Amino acid sequence: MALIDELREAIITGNRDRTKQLVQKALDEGMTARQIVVEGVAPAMEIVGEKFRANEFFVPELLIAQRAMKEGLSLLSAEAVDHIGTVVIGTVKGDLHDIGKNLVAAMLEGAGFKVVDLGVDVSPEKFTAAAKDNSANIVAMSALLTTTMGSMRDTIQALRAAGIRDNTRVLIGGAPVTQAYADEIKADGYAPDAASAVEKAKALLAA
Ligand code: B1M
Repeated sequence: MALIDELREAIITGNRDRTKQLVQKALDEGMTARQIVVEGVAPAMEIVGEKFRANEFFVPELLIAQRAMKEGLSLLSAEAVDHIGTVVIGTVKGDLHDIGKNLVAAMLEGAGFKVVDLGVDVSPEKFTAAAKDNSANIVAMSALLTTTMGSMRDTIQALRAAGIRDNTRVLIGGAPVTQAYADEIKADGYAPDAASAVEKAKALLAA
């Protein structure tokens, strides 16, 4: 099996040690960080996402694949990866759920985005400051509680008040969030799961 196929297989099956070994081997053989991400890591995470959507994989498989992916990416210096765009991501104010947000962040990273993860309970002001500081292309917000969804609207208002709304696309998701809600608060995109979030983020970059 070719090295890159082996790498994809190691990520999909969540084999952390093998993933790290294979990324190192790819670097030793002269592959660039971008090649490793574009040809190995991103397609592997796409397959993981497809399996999740098809109910072949469940949350534990997603999490172990994510861990393997992170282990592999840790060998690639941030500067060496020619990022396709910058995403500032977080779970909104008042909300501590982060499993889904972490999956979305990992998938975006695997797809070649620079991801600035602000964690949980992120206020509109913090999203806005991070978007400014990192010249983010996309602000990505996750909410798991109906009571915290309103913070997405507040964040969009804060981006507007800071004068950066026109240059920053807003992507939202999380179990209670819908396309109708995204339309209502004038977000630029909604994604129902981590794999679609990557597709949507790429489409927003191109728009
Ligand atoms: Co919470 N909780 N919880 N909880 N919890 C839910 C969400 C709930 C539906 C359970 C229920 O009542 N049936 C309910 C919300 C009801 C509602 O508002 N509609 C609920 C509640 C009420 C609460 C508390 C208020 C309970 C209490 O204390 N009384 C409390 C709130 C704490 C707070 O946040 N302030 C609370 C606490 C917790 C724990 C801390 C115990 C724990 C969170 C641990 C953690 O995240 N580190 C927890 C958990 C685990 C859950 C459930 C069981 C699972 C959530 C999860 O991780 N799913 C959940 C019930 C359930 O869903 N069965 C529940 C797996 C994850 C992969 O899916 O997060 O949906 P999800 O992410 C998906 C998509 O939504 C999407 O992609 C992901 C992957 O495909 N997605 C995005 C997510 N973010 C996205 C962003 C995008 C795009 C797609 O673009 C930016």
